[in-house]
Amino acid sequence: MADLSIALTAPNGQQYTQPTGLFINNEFVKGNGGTIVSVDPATEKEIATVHAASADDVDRAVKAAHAALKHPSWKLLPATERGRLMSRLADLVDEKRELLATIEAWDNGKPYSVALNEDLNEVSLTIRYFSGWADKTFGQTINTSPEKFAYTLRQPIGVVGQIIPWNFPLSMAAWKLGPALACGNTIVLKPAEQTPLSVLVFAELVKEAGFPPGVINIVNGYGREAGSAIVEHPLVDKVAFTGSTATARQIMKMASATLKNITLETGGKSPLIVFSDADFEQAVKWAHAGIMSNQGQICTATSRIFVQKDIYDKFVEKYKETLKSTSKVGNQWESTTFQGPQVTRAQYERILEYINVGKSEGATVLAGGEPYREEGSSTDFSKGFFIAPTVFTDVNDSMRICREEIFGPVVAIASFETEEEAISRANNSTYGLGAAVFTRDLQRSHRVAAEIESGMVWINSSQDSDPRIPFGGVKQSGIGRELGEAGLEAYSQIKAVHVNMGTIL
Ligand code: TXE
Repeated sequence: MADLSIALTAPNGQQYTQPTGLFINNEFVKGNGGTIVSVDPATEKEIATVHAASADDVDRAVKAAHAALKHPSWKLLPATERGRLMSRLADLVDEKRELLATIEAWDNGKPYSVALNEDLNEVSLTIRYFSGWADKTFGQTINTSPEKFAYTLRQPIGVVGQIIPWNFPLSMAAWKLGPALACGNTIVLKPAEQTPLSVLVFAELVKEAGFPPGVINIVNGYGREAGSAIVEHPLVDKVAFTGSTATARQIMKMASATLKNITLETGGKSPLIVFSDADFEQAVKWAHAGIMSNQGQICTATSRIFVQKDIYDKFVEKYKETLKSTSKVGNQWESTTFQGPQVTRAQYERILEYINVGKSEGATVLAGGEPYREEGSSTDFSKGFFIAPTVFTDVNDSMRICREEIFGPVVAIASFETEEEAISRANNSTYGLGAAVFTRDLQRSHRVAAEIESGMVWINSSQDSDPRIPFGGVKQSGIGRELGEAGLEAYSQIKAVHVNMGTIL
């Protein structure tokens, strides 16, 4: 394919020019790794075809990033100016938020209102937050003896390869780019092949903001070709990845060849514990949002709910009611839609398969349990990857639906009796990403938060992450932290300089 852009009109009437090439050295160029077809998950219609990167294209992008790292326009740019470029980028994102949200909703399937009011706010907030760090990441001086002192320099790691998933395409790009840029690295970012479009329009803003060529390169491509070419490239100093635990394992193996620094953020099976003294209405509300938001496609989704026995029946009843009144399924453009289609047919089928596994394991389907269909709706449900929000009860902890990440609008609700039991069952997982606890008992809330094996704990909420707060997993949910001040650690390295002040030796 030769064209590097295409004129599109989105279902909400938004007209724009969609770039389709690889973004290398601030230019769109053609790719040699075949093509990627983007599909609207509500209608199953093709939106656009974009270029995919070959290993040679990745090599070009990495070399561009490597040259930019050494180039005075980036290397010698005062840190405050680097921060200014980033805040300009955040401003441009704000200016283009309707367009970016439209593309995000169209390509990914999430409701437009969510893309606009949640994802796009997060994108600009993240970049803006990290722009403030650009001139505040410095080293220390260390006194040892009168003859010697030492200081540390906090330096960029170098060329960073960033591989992101499809559930929050632009937010994931911002989470990765923000801290990497603040610390002065240069970047090759690979979006997921399921959602290649919005990040290319974002690339246009990178150029408009004034970043020097090669600082941010964005290459669409397939994981097995472009993704592994990034991980294996000898000039890539670090890889930051968000995606499945299985792919993270392969990345660790590949990165070991050149001993690359890695940050991994992978899957989860996050627990949400409701004690009987909790604010009941709040607990139900958050327990619903904690798994059903973003079509259940959230790595920290609280997909295992544990409710104390004396309020279990009441909770289950109210949960079902909330599901009915809140989880309105529809296409991306209806203002009432809470849950859109799953991102791809593959994900849709994988979730339905898990639902069947749950049934055959003997769990009770309290709600949903099938594709979503509705007569007389303004959404056409004869096409698209819509799943009825699904609740399983009568589950036990050894069932696959309680152990494996489903990544869809599917939750398992179980009961417990004591605090010790709740903690031990919550921790009975190979994962350790998020967790939530609902109680009015101040001491218990902090006690449980300390005991839960996870990177994040929400007390009396779920999923309200924030770019100013560290994010990451323990156990098989990942390595390293993103966001917050801790996120800077992942993108800078410390050099110690020893100064001999005396005449020793
Ligand atoms: O993930 P992959 P998939 C989980 C979720 C989902 C499952 C599968 O359970 O159902 O993973 O999703 C790139 N070398 N999560 O198949 O394959 C790929 O191109 C280098 C949780 O989409 O991990 C994409 O850019 N890169 C999750 C990215 O990795 C490779 C979000 C993620 O794709 C590669 C997404 C390779 N060999 C899925 N193979 C979360 N933690 O939020 C693939 N990629």
